[in-house]
Amino acid sequence: MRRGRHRLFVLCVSLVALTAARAGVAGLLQVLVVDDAGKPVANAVVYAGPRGGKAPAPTPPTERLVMDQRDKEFVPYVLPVRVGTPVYFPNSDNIRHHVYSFSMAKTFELPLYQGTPAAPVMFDKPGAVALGCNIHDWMVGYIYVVDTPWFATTGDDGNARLTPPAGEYELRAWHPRLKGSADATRRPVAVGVNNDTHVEFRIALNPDRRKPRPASHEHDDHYNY
Ligand SMILES: [Cu+2]
Repeated sequence: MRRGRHRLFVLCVSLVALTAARAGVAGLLQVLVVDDAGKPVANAVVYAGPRGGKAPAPTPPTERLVMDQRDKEFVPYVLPVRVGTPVYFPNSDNIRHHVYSFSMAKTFELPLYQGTPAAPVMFDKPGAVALGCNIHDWMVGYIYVVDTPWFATTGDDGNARLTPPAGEYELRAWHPRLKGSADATRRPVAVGVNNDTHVEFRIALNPDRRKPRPASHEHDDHYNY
């Protein structure tokens, strides 16, 4: 009798262990973004939404998200955030900046300031928000607002890693110079268990129309404007 119970216990433990191994952990979703010529594209946002379902309800962000201004540039150049995320806009330069956006996803203005404005800016609609500075024409940055918790930006090698739970997703890519809409890049992808999924996005880019930094302004920080 005792022996029988012991066997049953061992069997149960084995079954639980087996089930846990089966459930495993979701594999990585590795995404490579390249342009028409096959060259890696940096600063692309890739994001995965559950196919035929809704993304889980947003949870308050655990980290403070920041779009910095350093050496008269926005840092990072592209910041992806989830809908409903507040973003801080510190000015790390010793001159003043005047940040604005005319984008549909968020229109706002932070008039001439130094230091960090106390209140963050809330991004509550999905889409691309183009940032500019009234004083420094060449300063351009982007906040890309997505309605899913699974997103990442590509590095210089064009690679990004997402870690959604195993399941079926729709994957999209966006870039400041993307030709056409991010929706047009949509493709289904299945994230399996215990093995990585590799996806390659080939996207067409518009020419870089960013204004070059004026060389004569490089070292005129003594003008306090
Ligand atoms: Cu500026």
